Amino acid sequence: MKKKISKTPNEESLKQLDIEKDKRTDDGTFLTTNHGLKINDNQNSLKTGERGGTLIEDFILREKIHHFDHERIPERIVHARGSAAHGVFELYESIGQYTKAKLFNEVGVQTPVFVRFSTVAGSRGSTDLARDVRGFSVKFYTSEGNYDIVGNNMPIFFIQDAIKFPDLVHAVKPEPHNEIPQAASAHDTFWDFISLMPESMHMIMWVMSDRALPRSFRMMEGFGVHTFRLINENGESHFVKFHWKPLLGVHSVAWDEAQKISGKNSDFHRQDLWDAINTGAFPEWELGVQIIPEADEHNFEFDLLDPTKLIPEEIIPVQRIGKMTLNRNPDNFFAETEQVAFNPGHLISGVDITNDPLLQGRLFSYSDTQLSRLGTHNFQELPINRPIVPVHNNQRDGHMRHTINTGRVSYEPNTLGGGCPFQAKAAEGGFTSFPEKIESNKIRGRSKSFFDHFSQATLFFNSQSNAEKNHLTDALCFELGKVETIAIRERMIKMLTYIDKGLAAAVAIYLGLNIPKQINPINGSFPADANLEDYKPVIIKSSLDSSSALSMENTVKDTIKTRKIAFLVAEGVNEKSLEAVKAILEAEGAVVELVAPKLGSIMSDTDVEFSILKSFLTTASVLYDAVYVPGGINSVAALAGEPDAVHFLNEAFKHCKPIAADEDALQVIEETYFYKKLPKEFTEEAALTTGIVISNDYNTLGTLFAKAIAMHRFWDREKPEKVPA
Ligand code: HDE
Repeated sequence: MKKKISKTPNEESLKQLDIEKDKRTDDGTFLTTNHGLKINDNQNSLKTGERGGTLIEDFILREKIHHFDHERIPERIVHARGSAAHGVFELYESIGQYTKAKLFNEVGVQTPVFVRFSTVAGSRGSTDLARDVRGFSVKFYTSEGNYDIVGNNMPIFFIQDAIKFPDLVHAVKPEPHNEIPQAASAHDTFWDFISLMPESMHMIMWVMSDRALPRSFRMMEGFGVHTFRLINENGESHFVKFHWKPLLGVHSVAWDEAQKISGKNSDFHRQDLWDAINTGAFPEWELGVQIIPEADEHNFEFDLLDPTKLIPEEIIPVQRIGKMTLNRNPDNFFAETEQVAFNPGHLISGVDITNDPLLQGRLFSYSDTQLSRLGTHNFQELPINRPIVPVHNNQRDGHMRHTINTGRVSYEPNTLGGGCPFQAKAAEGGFTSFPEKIESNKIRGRSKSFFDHFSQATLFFNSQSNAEKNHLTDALCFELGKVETIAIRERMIKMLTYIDKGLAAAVAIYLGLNIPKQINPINGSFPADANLEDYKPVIIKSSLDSSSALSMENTVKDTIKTRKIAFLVAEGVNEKSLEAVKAILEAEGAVVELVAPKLGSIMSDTDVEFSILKSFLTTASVLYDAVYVPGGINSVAALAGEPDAVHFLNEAFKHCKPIAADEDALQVIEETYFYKKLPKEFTEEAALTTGIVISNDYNTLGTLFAKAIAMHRFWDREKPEKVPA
């Protein structure tokens, strides 16, 4: 008797288990091979009988597995971990007197953009919350071709010359013998290199500050870093620095929190960006420019071409000229976020480069890296990289060519193709490089105007609030505390002494080291046969004592839009207390989530059912901006006896977050560490200085709580004593 061959054992098993697979619809899409053949069986490979070997002739199996084998492309050598979104840029104010670029002339026109945020050191699968610089790359699809601002969330960089970049990256990446540590700078090779590179000190101040621990990509600034040029219709040049200013302000998380988030949700920033766009809370940044006339090139205390220096906003104000809104998540991570190829050399007419030696090195690096990452220079033809304007040139063929060029002419000049494509005159939008006058010898060297490495490091440190200074000091203690080689720690203390003696002393005491009396820093890298006299450091003091734009303390603190608030609840929660406060917070754009001892649903004191999507097991305080405990006799009693609820509150307190409770919920607060620290009276002033709001008047409570959330964190809690959690 002929045995019936079971074609799809999985489907049969599912049937036996009474589990129904999606029903087939008549208009369903058929599965095909890549050459378009409809596939009849996607469950079984072709075999020599039911229990026989697989036949190599199974071209369907081979195609599927071969494609799978090559699904990964090399990750970016730096900025491997990224998240991106689509959006638009709209100009408010023309700067046509400085640049002929239509992007910066046509007020009200919406230019499509694609923006990718990234960490620098970690691999593609590493955590979002590493202490690191964040990449901030913007591709404008303009009517004159693609324009990329490939920047960071910090306005300066570690090094002055591109030739040091591979050294810097090798030093910070996991150490080559054991591939440890992942996405972290707290190890010997990084600090070995840094302690020998005084030019990195300003950047080190930024990377050790809270700027390296953003609360969200949506709450960080972006900077073009280098000085660029704007060129107008008359061919005149002005220097320019680009800034992105987030409308939600610049906010960070605490270091202890960052480390815990990495365990609880290593996709924290990616998820945050995705969710905000998905729910219509579109992230927004204003584009700012600092414009400097050509004639003022040498009127600064530093060199405009030195990428380790910023132009303080007090000296050249930032003019906000337009807004970028991210309003659409990518459809496919690989095709868009992974395959997008940025390049600071993607310029448009009206914008040009300067001789910043770091920028100069970047100009050839980016197209080169795309070749090894994307495999071919035809990467420009991938949908995410294609300009929205037509491309006409005589470049032909190569791997993965998509364009089908027609005709016999692929050279210029020609007559057989009617002379096409033509060169464009400057007046027709043709790109012309700024004819900068250059008279010099060919040398390997650096201008003396690049030799001041400390003045802006000190300016940055002096501009920080006390809490920010404490965080920066703690970060240095942590990072250098992880360094095993004592001589490296000692060299770093020496460097810090040049920035701020108090800072150096605090870190030295923590590390158990002496504070050096005499300091003689070397001036970074120099040629082997150099006369060291020529490399003497220039020790100057910034004429500004501090710059308020450098402190996050002075950022926007008037909105709670998209802040996530946890409501701790259990059976019998007071419905009124929950609903009233929730309504106030949601009206201002916050997102409220109920967190309970278990999932499913709970009944309120008035028998209203609330579904519970988060529990103490599946979420954590570090994933929220603030916590509220509503009343309700049974709910409060359950939470007071629930160690996870008490831990949730203690941890939120430790991370200096606003906490609110209905007066009837005080029984839960009594169980916390901070109960003994509550203000004697619950006044508005007490609420807004401590960040703890307790009241039975839901309106007052909700309003004050919202104000406290807008203030983001109450860092004063951290000192003078540490908070357990
Ligand atoms: Fe990059 N950088 N970089 N960089 N960089 C790359 O290009 C490089 C520098 C920045 O989201 C790579 O496509 C050199 C400064 C961002 O896809 C690579 C030098 C700044 C991104 C490269 C620098 C940046 C990159 C790796 C010193 C801030 C991510 C993959 C001369 C202004 C772009 C890639 C994205 C990526 C080289 C210095 C920002 C290898 C040689 C300074 C935001 O080409």
